[in-house]
Amino acid sequence: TDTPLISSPEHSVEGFVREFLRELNFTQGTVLERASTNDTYLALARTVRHYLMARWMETTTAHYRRQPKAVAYLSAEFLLGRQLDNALLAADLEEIAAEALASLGLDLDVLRQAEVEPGLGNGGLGRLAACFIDSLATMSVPAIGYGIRYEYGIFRQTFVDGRQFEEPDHWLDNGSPWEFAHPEHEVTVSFGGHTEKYTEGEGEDAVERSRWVPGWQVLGVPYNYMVPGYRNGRVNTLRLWSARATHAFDLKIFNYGDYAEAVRAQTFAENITKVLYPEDSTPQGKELRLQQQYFFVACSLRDFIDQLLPEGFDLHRLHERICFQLNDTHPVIAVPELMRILVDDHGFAWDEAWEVTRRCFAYTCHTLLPEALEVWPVELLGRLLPRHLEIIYRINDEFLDEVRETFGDDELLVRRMSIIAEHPFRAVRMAHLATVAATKVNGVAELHSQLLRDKVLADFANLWPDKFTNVTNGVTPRRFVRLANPGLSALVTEAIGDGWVTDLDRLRELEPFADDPEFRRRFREVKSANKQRLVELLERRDGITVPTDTMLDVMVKRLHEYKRQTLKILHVISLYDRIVSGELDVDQVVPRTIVFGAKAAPGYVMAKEIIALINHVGTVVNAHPVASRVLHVAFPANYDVTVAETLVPAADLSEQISLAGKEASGTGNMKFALNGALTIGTDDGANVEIRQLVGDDHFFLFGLTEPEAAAIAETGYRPSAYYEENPTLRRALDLVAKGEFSGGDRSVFEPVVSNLLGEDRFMVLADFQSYLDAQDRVEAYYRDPEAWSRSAVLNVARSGFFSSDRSMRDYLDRIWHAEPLGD
Ligand code: 26Q
Repeated sequence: TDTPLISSPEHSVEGFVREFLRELNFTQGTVLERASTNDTYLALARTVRHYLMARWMETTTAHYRRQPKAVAYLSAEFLLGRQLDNALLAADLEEIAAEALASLGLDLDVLRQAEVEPGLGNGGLGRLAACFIDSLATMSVPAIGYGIRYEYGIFRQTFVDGRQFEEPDHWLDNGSPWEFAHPEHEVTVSFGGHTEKYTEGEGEDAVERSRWVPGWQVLGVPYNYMVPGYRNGRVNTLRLWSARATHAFDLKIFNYGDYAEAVRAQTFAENITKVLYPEDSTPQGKELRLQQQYFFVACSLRDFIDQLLPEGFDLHRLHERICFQLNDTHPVIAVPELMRILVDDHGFAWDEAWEVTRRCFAYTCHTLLPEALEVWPVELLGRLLPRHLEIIYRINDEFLDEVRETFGDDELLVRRMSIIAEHPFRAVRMAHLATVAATKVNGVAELHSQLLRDKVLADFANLWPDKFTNVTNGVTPRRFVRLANPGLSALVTEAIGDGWVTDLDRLRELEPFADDPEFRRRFREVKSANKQRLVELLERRDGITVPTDTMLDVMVKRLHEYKRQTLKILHVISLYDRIVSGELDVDQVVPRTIVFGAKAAPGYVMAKEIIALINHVGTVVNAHPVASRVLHVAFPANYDVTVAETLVPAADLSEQISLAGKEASGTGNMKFALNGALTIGTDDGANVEIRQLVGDDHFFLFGLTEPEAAAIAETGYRPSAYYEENPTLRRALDLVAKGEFSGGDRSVFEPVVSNLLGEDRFMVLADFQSYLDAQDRVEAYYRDPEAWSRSAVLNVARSGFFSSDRSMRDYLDRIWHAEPLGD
């Protein structure tokens, strides 16, 4: 029998107005005349939500009834971005809402800006998770996202004297209309304590078992978020967990009458989901971070097993019903947790449990930097999760037996492969644990997956060659083309119809239009309008004035030495130097606006110095009477998904300049290509695939290849040699060293300069000349607007591969072996 459902509000302007006013009056408790912008925004959000509600309930019910094989995407980060526009788009309400609000004297654009984006991620990995759940919903795949509801997302960045400061991001302050709390579905999570051995059964049947006697517990409260598919009648769920104190948490203390201490203990529990760790590649072994990881994973497994499976389900068949995808190593503690559930709670024999567990997990690696590989000190893990440590030891023992069986007694190899590292301290290598447990291990671009097999995880690839695979990343075309770039979307749809929104390969049909001068003219018109939008945003948001109609050269991503923002700023410095010295005639230089956006991890000192350098160079360049005629540097603070949505569609040139072999994939690179920017980039990550697809003539390649860089590193890299031999480079670095950008103070940027001259781990100096040469090619090409816009259109037409829908198809075929749910 069907559960009765309230019918959706009428899909019309009148229906929308009625629902909106009802929300404003009944939920927000106010009237139109006196409603604040936030009141109106909240009422609007809830109105839109109501249109999706029936689909959500139907999707949930269908999953429940039909029990298909599902995917659970486990991720410590979901960098969602604003929700309103995406929900309006999915529900096909954009025009209706705009008209309805206008009829009440309200401006949809103003209300859009009232939304604070949930910044529950650091960068690429978190945004990828958000794109993936969008695609899964749009493709009708039974899927659920599991993560953490951080009370504070990624910090808000401000600049004081060009230096980064961090402020807390209290994104929940004004209310959060997109979430549904379900305290009645709270889950208890245990920590600490010790384990005990005991004997089960008697005589011949006696088995030695271990049980966990926890020291303390917290509650996990689920918050559900809608993940609407694009106009397909589906709405999937993202379930984020929030920590609460257990009701019994403080009972003992209460009994002693120390009320204040009891309340303090409460806060302690709730700290677990308080804040997102803002490191994005050098994990610090912080206890609270491990608590977060175990907390959300324990909640999620419990939720899936107890709530989403039918009662009495035989867990021996768990792998037939679910694949838990591990987004990097952050959720890997789920592996021993599932073992614990099966063995300790459900009485499975070890081997039986391992058989099931191995088939339930798949692992995605997102890095190549050795310092980014997560390890947890055994001391810490054993104190927080003693039973899990025992389980990890046993997994390791049996795994190392297998290694010895296969390769003989090669103790060096055994030590290299062990899940437990011995030096510099005893620690659990989470990537090894993940690799041992997973059915499949994937990298995030072809080159990255190759390097995983050949270098980072080579021993494991020898042992299990079939375990390793690639799934190249993708981005959702709904948010990053259809919504972010309405001008281009309309132009494309007029040319080839609107099927591309859910079948991005169809952008290929645009190829012939690249040769149509009228189409190119309109493409340039769209670009120019997008630049205008960006100029207005920077003015409004940051009070930054930038010129319109110059080449827009953009580098936006986390600040990290391997990404080489220093290479970009050295290019700017060199241009400035050559203009000021008269070597370059300003009238011969193509005017450029260079936009940076980047947050540095708060403890990453060098990254913060680089931010200061960029800002100081910007100040000097922008103030110079001659240089500023052709060069302008803008560095809006607090780059986020919302800014990206205006910035990416405006860009002419996309900077993807990491040292080859260091950027696992990149996803910004895909967003830019899809919006018709040309890439200047190294042979790294997904740049390789972008270049192969768009063609060498429409991509500015420069720099060392990965094997070349590896060979130089092998034989000993000497950055100072490049400085000595290249006068252009020398002059640029000398300018920084002698204080040109620090009011004559030579000490300010000394650490940056001496690092480049002394170590330069990421070979900025080695690639400098090659980069400048490529920038000269960019400049020459940009002088020919017809050629440039032809290439830009071809970038759009040939980048359909980078849809996250395609990534999801690859995961479904190669890893999950699950299918979309038919009607
Ligand atoms: C781990 C432990 C403790 C604290 C922080 C962390 C942590 C958090 C986030 C470690 C790494 C991250 C994020 C990594 C990341 O975003 N990697 C990027 O992933 C993208 C999606 O696959 C790739 O495109 C990028 O190349 C990769 O750098």
